[in-house]
Amino acid sequence: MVSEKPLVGVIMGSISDREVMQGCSDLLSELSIPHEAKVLSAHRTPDLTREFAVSAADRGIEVIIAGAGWAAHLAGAIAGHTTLPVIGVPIDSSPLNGMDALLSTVQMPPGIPVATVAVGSGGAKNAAVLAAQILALKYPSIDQNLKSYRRGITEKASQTVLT
Ligand code: RP5
Repeated sequence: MVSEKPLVGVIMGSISDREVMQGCSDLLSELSIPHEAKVLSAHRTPDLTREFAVSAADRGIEVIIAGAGWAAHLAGAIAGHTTLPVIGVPIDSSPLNGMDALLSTVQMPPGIPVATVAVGSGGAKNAAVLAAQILALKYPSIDQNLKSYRRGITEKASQTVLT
């Protein structure tokens, strides 16, 4: 049975990232995955970010999703404080359209990975799917929900016809 406590911690660098990260939260809800969402910043709230990361596993969190823009160190900073899997969402909030966040998030040094998804809202949704795929290894109900979600995608794509 899936825990009632949050299994996924969704964090974002600023409230301005909310619109993009909402897609992640919505998809986790659709897959019936308990999660929490909060704003934490590697640069603006470094102590709170560290506290979140070091306490996450003890609170029952099994996967962390971190979205941030600009010089996006949030996912990497979290990854340095925990051995939980960390998924990074580079957000396209800067004049560089997320290329800066992509490189900051994906280019982690050997030994401290961040599973980096696509830039922006598509990546935020894929972060939820990837978290579900990790949790599905342990929770049969999430595996079922994920397979049903995937069937929906396949059906929708196969019904697409060109006129
Ligand atoms: C990053 O800076 C945040 O993740 C956000 O994408 C960006 C801009 O933040 P605000 O200035 O809008 O708060 O840390």
